[in-house]
Amino acid sequence: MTEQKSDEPQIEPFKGPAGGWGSVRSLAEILPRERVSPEAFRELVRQNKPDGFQCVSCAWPKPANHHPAEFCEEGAKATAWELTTLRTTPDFFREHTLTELRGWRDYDLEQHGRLTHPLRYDAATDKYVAVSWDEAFGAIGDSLRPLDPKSVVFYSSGRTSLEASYMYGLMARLFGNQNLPDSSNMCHESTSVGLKAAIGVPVGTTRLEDFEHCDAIFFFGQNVGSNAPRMLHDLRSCRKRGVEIVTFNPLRERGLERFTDPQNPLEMATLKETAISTQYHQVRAGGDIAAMMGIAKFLVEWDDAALSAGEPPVLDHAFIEAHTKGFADFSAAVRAADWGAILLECGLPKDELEASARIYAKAKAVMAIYGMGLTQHVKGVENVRMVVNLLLLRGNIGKPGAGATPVRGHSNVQGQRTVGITEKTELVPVEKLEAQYGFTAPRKKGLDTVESCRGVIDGSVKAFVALGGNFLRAVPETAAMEEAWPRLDLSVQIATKLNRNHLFPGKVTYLLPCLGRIEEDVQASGPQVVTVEDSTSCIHASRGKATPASEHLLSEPAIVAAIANRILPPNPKVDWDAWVTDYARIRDAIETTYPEVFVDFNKRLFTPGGFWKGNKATERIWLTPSKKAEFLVPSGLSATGFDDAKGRFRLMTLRSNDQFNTTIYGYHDRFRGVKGTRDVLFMNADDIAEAGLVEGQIVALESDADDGKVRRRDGLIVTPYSVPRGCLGAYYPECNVLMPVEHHAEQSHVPAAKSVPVRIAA
Ligand SMILES: Nc1nc2c(c(=O)[nH]1)N[C@H]1C(S)=C(S)[C@@H](COP(=O)(O)OP(=O)(O)OC[C@H]3O[C@@H](n4cnc5c(=O)[nH]c(N)nc54)[C@H](O)[C@@H]3O)O[C@H]1N2
Ligand SMILES: Nc1nc2c(c(=O)[nH]1)N[C@H]1C(S)=C(S)[C@@H](COP(=O)(O)OP(=O)(O)OC[C@H]3O[C@@H](n4cnc5c(=O)[nH]c(N)nc54)[C@H](O)[C@@H]3O)O[C@H]1N2
Ligand SMILES: [Mo]
Repeated sequence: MTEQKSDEPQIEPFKGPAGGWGSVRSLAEILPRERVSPEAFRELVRQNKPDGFQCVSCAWPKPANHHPAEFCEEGAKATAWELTTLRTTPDFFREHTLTELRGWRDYDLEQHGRLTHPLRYDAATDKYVAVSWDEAFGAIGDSLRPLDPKSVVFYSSGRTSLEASYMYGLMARLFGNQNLPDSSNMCHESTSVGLKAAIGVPVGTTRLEDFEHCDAIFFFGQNVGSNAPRMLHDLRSCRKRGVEIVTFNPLRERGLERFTDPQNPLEMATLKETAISTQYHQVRAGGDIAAMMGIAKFLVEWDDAALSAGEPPVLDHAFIEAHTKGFADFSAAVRAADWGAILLECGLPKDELEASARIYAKAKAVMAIYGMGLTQHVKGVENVRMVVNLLLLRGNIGKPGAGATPVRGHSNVQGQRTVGITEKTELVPVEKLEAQYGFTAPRKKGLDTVESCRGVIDGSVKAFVALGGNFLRAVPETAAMEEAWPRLDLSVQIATKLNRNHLFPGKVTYLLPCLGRIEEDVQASGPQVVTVEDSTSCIHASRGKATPASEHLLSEPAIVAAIANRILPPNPKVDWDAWVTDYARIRDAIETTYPEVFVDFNKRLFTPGGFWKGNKATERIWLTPSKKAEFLVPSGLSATGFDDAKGRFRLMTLRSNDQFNTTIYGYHDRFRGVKGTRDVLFMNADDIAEAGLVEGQIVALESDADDGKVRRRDGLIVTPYSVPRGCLGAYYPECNVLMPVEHHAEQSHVPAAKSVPVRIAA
């Protein structure tokens, strides 16, 4: 598979800070290109404010005491992307067949603008044609009703509101399945599984105020400058207080090095920068378990020495004794771990690990912040468990300034799980739902993302409904998935913009355009608000005010209700239409199902900074079977799940500064110095030399998964880069074609996108 290139690629090191004038210039390029309406500028001022709308980009919390402009470069791009004046109308589809459109780049598909009409795929002409909503819902109902519920998948992407998500999950269960994969299955599911097992809650334990109390931050595998830029303000404040920031990342990411605040006129005028990381460790991809074992080994050794010298201990023995289980086994494993093996696997010198262990040992309150660099590995859950092990050693959970901070991706991905978007029965209050809606809920575990992919490929999945997202592009095994998709009896995509998934029709195919969160959503009772939950478990209202992209758009709750009405028998206990007339009624229903979290939901939703749903681990109440926080002995030192072999590399699939997941805003990855192309292979200069390659040479990658399948990505530009030997970097989603479906995290099934075994081919 070859990806088309943009013109005149240019790759040279970027010398500026994160933020700063570069971010202003980047917006100055993008806003005109999206041809945003004057409304968009008004909306930017409302972004992330208590009575405004919640950004559709990342899930980083929105503070109660907000800035005058509480948005970042990426958030502004996301707003512009949604409020573009460009439109993809039925005329567009009259002019282009899907066969033709499959030759377009992801960028060009979405850049054409917002979808305006409900569409049906017409196989005879290979085109989408406009239809009425009624026809669309009628046909979708007719296709779904006869199917075995087990063969139908209801995917959702993490942007969808709590209200629409709750309805969607309920619809699936009333229909008879829990096939509710969501983007979280490709993202922080390793967190949800790992933290739940270790500390009894599936989510992070810190909040924004913890940045004011921590004295060290350990930062693993999250690219803050591109993917959660508003956090840079919190990190900068920490640096000003002298907080140590110790970073583990194979790449030197600019946002983790230096930052100039674009909202601070003095900093902008004087080009003042704040150095972010005080230590930067370029760990090998998949080497974090080893690195953390090394740190733990120093701590245990120093603790032993302190105890025998009668000095104060290094570990928090009182906490370990009172609150944890498994310390004896873990410390024994740490003592037994071999330094040679640790250093080989993490690729870091011993003195770097020692330096970071010193910081950890000295700090009274440590936050551990992490992202996809930990979760997207075969041992992704163990990565998360190792973070907890480290925190537990010095009681760094359940006190101010300390705890685990997974950085969630989509703006409501965490919230979807809170209101029932999950394939796992144990995560939903089944009996409550049954009492509330008078039915017998399915108990059989549903399909997650990986299982849904298997089902599409083997034909056991017959129908796929997607509430947002770009499933086919986001998942592994692109070629086999694209080949299998047309065998589906039904494909329904609810979306704001055209994407590659929409170009692969099933036997019956509908593309349904919906309102975005920034747009005004008027129902019978008047303008509506929706709600989302951020990365720190705070729940916020979001009120859209922009004029909808087209008069034909329906809201997500309205679309879900219409489908539910067509596929479910009448049920006096669920009045879908009444819910749609006034979303406060959906929130009442949510409160009935989840009374602890959502007590007084409709009263609290405008709380500045959001209302917090609470977290028992922060009170040191451990909802684990043992009622303790649990140490885990990792099964090995490598997170990759495969052995090293000659010529085999660990490929990390990465996001650029100019994309939101599969949405490509442009071809400029400013921080990494790449312009005009995404066909880049970041590679260590010594590896380039050893492989007999030269800078700028075009190569292919082939998967090296020992499963006999050929997976290939052509046309990559060899680019020397500061990355550990044996590791490669290239962009997602263009490299997903190299990822086997079965290469996923154990337990959580998150595709292992940060260590894909590959070889370089001519
Ligand atoms: N602008 C923008 N914002 C976004 C997104 C976006 O695409 N664009 N996506 C959203 C979503 S859904 C998500 S999940 C988040 C994703 O945000 P991140 O969690 O930052 O995910 P990635 O960009 O995939 O990058 C992961 C980082 O991990 C590093 N890494 C790779 N392998 C390893 C490893 O083995 N160990 C360590 N320690 N580090 C490693 C990479 O170098 C990179 O810096 O961002 C959200 N926010
Ligand atoms: N190789 C590799 N693969 C990865 C990753 C990786 O790091 N490497 N990351 C994974 C991660 S963390 C994630 S979260 C997934 C992302 O997977 P998804 O969430 O499925 O993908 P997105 O690219 O976020 O979806 C973009 C599409 O959503 C639609 N959309 C946007 N706004 C709205 C809205 O308001 N309503 C509706 N209904 N639709 C809307 C638009 O049509 C747009 O084209 O990808 C995963 N895949
Ligand atoms: Mo994500």
